[in-house]
Amino acid sequence: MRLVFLGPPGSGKGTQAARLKEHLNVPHISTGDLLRAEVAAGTELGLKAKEVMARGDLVSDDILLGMLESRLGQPDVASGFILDGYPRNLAQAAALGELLNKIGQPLDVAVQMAVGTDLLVERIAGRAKAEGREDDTPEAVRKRLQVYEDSTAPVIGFYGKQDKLARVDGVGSMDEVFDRIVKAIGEYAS
Ligand code: B4P
Repeated sequence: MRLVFLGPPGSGKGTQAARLKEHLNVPHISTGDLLRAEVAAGTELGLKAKEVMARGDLVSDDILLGMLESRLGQPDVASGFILDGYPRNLAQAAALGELLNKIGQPLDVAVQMAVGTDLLVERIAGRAKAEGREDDTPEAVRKRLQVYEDSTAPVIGFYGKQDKLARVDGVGSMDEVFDRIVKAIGEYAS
């Protein structure tokens, strides 16, 4: 199955994608994780991305597309994939569509994780305490939520028009949300 996760920061994309990967037996590709690995390794790309991420902005579309193209070119993707954190704007959504057509792996479904803002802020505050991620400061979180509203939310309509959108209520225990996702994507399986 070829699936993307859409949702605001803290909606559970990364959390659920990590679980769904075992269930579907496909790789989990998180653009946030790929970027954090570049930052940790101190690569040229990582140096460019570090400050942008820390303030809660989006890293440039060119950098992301290059990174994704190279990841989607790897052989494990033949079984499908879960893409988490991409696309984050309409330009990325269009670029992804072209890339997937080129490699003959069209998307099956986009899963939209729906969670209200108060709960998002609460969850991220919890993670900030536990993990100390650089972009989980109150200021960066506010920025990330704004970027989501302005740039990422329109992507929901993009997939809605293609009849590829599954909306999932992301409020509840991790098990409850997981069960809802499995049920919602069932009808889109390729
Ligand atoms: P990401 O790594 O994608 O960060 P995120 O949006 O916060 O989501 P994440 O998956 O980590 O969190 P989750 O909701 O699972 O991106 C970070 C940055 O990288 C971006 O701001 C940007 O700068 C850059 N970037 C990434 N992709 C990009 C792109 N395509 N273009 C440009 N820039 C890009 O979980 C959050 C917390 O909630 C966790 O602590 C979890 O334990 C908790 N939680 C989850 N589900 C829960 C539940 N049901 N109940 C209680 N707690 C729950």
